Amino acid sequence: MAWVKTPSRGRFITFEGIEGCGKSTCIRHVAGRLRRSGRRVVVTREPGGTPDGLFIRKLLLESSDAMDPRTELVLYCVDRWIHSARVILPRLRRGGIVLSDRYYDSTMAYQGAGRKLPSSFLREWVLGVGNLPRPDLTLLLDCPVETGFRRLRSRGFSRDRMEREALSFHRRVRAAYLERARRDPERFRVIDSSRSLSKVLLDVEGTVENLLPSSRRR
Ligand code: T5A
Repeated sequence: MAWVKTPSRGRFITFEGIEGCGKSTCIRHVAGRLRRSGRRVVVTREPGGTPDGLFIRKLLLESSDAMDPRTELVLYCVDRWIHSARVILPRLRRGGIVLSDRYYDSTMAYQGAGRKLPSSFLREWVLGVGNLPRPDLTLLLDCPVETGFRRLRSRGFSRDRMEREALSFHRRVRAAYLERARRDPERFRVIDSSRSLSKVLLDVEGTVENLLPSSRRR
């Protein structure tokens, strides 16, 4: 697999982590800060970052039928191919900053470590098709699985299909993320998201600012 060359003017930043680790909260905060400083930012997510992707998201997260892990993997990949072609690459080509709530590291962690799919099959599907830009920066919001679920419980939403998986599944996912970050320290920054929200946001903000050229309208 070759990553598609990231258009040089844009910046692609992905946020990863287990359920309830605080990704969405951090993205909202960072996007607000960047926009106030005059930058062009798009916030997007997987699955479901496009209108067609929303159908796939519904199938993946709301279906009550058991789903074969390979079917699940393929659906996440299809969602990503549409997302990359319709949202991520066009925005990067226009010089924007793309903040994505999850990207291909989610598949490697959830379908790879969580579902234990064979790595050859995984790589073939996740990266084989090409046309995916490599993130310039990946923030891994890391906290214990119990902390993430406690936060989700206090938020009060019902659990989706993935969140209903056993704690052991989510622990494998967390361990896989940490291992990926250890192996690729240039791209990953691990943020301890078990701390108070104000500390986490400050850390995330500083990490993102370090990647970007000094504040100016882009
Ligand atoms: N998936 C996805 C795969 O299996 N393979 C793939 O390839 C891809 C792309 C997506 C699901 O799909 C799976 C992974 C997921 O299971 P989703 O609905 O998009 O599901 O859900 P998540 O991405 O998991 O997002 P969540 O909303 O569940 O969690 P977040 O975004 O990490 O957490 P957030 O920011 O909403 O925070 C949760 C609560 O905690 C509070 C917030 O205020 C909020 O109430 N909070 C804190 N409280 C105290 N201290 C802090 N530091 C806090 N940070 C946040």
